[in-house]
Amino acid sequence: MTENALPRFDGSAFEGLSPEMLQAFDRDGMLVLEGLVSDADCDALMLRMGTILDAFDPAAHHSVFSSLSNAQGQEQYFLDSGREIRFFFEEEARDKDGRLKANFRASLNKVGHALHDLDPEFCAFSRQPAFRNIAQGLGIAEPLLLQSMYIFKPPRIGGEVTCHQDSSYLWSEPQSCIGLWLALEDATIENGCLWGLPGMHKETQPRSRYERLAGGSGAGDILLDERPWPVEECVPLEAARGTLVVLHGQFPHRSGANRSDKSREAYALHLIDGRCEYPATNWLRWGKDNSIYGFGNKVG
Ligand SMILES: O=C(O)CCC(=O)C(=O)O
Repeated sequence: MTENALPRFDGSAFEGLSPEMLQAFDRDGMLVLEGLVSDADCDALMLRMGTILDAFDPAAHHSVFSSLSNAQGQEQYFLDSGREIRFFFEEEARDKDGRLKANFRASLNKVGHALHDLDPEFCAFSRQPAFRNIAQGLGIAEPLLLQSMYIFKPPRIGGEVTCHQDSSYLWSEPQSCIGLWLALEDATIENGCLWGLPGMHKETQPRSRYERLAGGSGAGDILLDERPWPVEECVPLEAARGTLVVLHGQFPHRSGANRSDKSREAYALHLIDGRCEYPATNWLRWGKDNSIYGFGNKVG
């Protein structure tokens, strides 16, 4: 791991956010809690994903997710994924004849976006007291679990994620989104760790808004501020397995491509505050009545 100046906290005996943790989150827009999740729990989640993948036929769908193209924004498979467990390949997963270059797991970009509601093991993991405690400690009085993503960042072909703010995708009024990003494997510069811009979450509003476009023409970005992110100023957020990175919804972050021979699997959960409005124009919709569930509820 490379050293960087951002504070890291021991999360292994986590009982709540300390004043120092709250101060760091307020100042930086993110918080690193090392060892918050045990090796056994990381193993269990990875194993469970293996079982979910075994039950899926990779020939059945060819949907790709890429933050560089947004082709997915025009696909119903993606647009409906807020209420499903859906599978998205890496852009470079197939050879010129359309065949997967590696095994299924090593070809996927992510599985999203309702594992936390639909799969019993992910549901129980996502609703653990520590996560509720973190959300409420950050002032989210009525935390709702909005979306989950199992991110593979597979060896050699793991795609870059461009610099973005999660609130752009998970808009609420007022803004309330936080991300809980868990390293299931060591995330390093070589295998595509997160990078971010500490302190830049304090701008008055997100710089873009990703939403359903008028006339049923899919989802896309509405630019609210045309300035490009100063990506050269991003600092690496390398994270050992079991580290939870808490992300303010307006914290600009990205992740590098993975050209190494090691995977970098992660699980990300995004929450909003139930006291805030969740606009109907948001790209991500859940359930017939578009309801979202908290720590006490599970759809199953
Ligand atoms: O894991 C990654 O590579 C990116 C994840 C991310 O940007 C997010 O969870 O908002």
